[in-house]
Amino acid sequence: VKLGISAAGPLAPPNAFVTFRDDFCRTVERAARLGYDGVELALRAPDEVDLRELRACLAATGMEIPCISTGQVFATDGLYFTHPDASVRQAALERLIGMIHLAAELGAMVNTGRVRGFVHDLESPETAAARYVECLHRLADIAEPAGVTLVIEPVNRYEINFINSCSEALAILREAGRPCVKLLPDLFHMNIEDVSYRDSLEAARDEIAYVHIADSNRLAPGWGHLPFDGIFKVLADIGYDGYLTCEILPKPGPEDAAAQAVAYLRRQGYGIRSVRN
Ligand code: LER
Ligand code: MN
Repeated sequence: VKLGISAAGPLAPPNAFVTFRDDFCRTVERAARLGYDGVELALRAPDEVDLRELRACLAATGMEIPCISTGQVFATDGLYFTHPDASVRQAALERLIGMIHLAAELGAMVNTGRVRGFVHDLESPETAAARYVECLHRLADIAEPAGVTLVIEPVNRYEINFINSCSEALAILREAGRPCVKLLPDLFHMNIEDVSYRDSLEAARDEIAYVHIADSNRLAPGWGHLPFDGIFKVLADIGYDGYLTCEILPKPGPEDAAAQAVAYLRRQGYGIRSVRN
């Protein structure tokens, strides 16, 4: 299991849920020094990334970009897939297709997180699901031949009213029925929404492509009260060997949070990179 940390560019608004907000290459170098294997990029648009420069610093550090997340497309630009207006859905699709092309260059997945959207007043969850699934097909038509995995992330009810639990995400994933569409369980949201870590993760075991981790309070693991020993046992039992990416608040500061998370997780035997200092 490799370890990742989430990062946005220097101008990202507070609604980007990340630990580092800085020039991406500086973040990659910092994360490498701390012992991470990869950095998840939280982007509003693909042109935030200078691909040549990023590739050079990935090559120099041996780091990876496991995933591109897209929450800012929803939170900052108001573009999402359940929107009643087809032109807004189309704009969301075009933005995400740009992200898929960038992800293909980087060997990354694309998280369709909150850009899935929400159930509008006076509409049903079925209407929202139909629009989202239709958009997933359009994205999969691009992602599949490009070798890019798209992930669906259940997010808790206090942030969004559509796809809160792993079982709801699995139902959508199965309805879409596209092999490149997988699940991203976030252990923080699961604490709020899922009945049981074990039952949800076991039920989804063949569909899990990527995992987010934070403690109960969104701080680094070990600084809240999630029952991580049991959760790690489940991840081992289902044979999960993908990324565990820390999506933690930069508290008390980004460096302290990132250092606590990597130290805690490496003590559990996670992480691939040999730490150089
Ligand atoms: C995104 O990965 C996430 O977990 C959300 O809580 C962001 O709103
Ligand atoms: Mn998450």
